[in-house]
Amino acid sequence: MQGPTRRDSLILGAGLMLAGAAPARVPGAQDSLDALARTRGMRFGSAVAWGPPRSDTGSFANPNYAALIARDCGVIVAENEMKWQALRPSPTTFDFARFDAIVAYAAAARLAVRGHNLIWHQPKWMPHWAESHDYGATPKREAARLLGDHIRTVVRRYGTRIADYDVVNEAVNPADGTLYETTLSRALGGAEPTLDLAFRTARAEAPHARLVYNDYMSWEPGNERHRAGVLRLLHGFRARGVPVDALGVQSHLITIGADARASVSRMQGDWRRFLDEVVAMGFGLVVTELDVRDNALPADPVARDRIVADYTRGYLDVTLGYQQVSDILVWGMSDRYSWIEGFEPRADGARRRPTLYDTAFAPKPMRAAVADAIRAAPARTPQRSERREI
Ligand code: 9MR
Repeated sequence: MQGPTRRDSLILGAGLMLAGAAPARVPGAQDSLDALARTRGMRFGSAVAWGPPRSDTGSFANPNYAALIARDCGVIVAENEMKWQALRPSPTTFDFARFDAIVAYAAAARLAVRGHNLIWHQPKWMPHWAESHDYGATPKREAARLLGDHIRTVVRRYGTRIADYDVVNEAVNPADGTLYETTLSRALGGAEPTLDLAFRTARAEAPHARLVYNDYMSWEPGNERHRAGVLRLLHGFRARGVPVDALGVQSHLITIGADARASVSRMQGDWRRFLDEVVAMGFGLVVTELDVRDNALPADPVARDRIVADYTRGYLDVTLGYQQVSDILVWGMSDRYSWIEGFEPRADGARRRPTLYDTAFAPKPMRAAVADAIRAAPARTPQRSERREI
């Protein structure tokens, strides 16, 4: 393992400078989504991405974006910078530079940080070296060492600065609901013991933290096997006594037609049945990555924004009705930096409009819909707010 390098310190410094340049956060501002969420016993937050200072490639380097974070968020999560692909250039080294910069920015702006993620258990999201790693003569022991060292090193570095971890991300194959296997899990004896070890290690190292299983099983038709697979996994965690506190409901929503109200009434029954079963097992809920893929909608931005807002409102009305939901995080605040544009552009070539603010950082109807849904949500008794305050 490597200690902090000079590059780490430089980037940490850059993060602090940026944070210094950001407008001061106004605690309790009426207009802040986080302030609003706190009146209901929840928090509001967003993903941010690292970018070189003064560039327009990563979100928080842009002061206009930082201003949105400062206004609306009480918690942030790194879009990519805590993943193995970012932290682990090789089996023997760590590179914390970019994630440290985000953590430093959060500290200066007085924001909590969610940790995303300690393992994204799919071959394509593990670093290349992990898929071809030589696990040697005692593969089980070597795999357990590799996974355990990774989690212990990351969690120890941030200590109580991070009180919320997506310990495991997307381990269920949506096509059939089975668990993915990786070279690591094959060496370790299977996916289940691998995921269990991840949670047990995280609990031992971070007894203060909420430990989350995070996935994108959604409410739209076509997610039935994915939801069933996640429920099986959660039942298994409970049966084996694995320390999992909450389900991260990513909430990458997809519109399925122009009539938002009809979509909501069509899907809410299945969604409630799913959430009912999750909370009956005693799990908490976190909305971890909300955004909307505006499929099957007219290109006209005014019409599109209206439908996206109504669809979001319908989804949140059902979901925030569960008192177990403690936080709502969006996967980016502005259309300018959304991953969706690159991942799945619209067939008609119109730019995607998946987030609360447009490319020029002006609020869209979706922001008002989120605010209204939070206002309409029942107040919840904070279960562990003392632990989560920074
Ligand atoms: O938004 C992220 C994108 O920039 C990355 O290229 C991608 C792969 O690391 O991950 C995206 O974030 C994903 C998140 O980590 C897990 N849930 C789905 C998100 C969107 O794909």
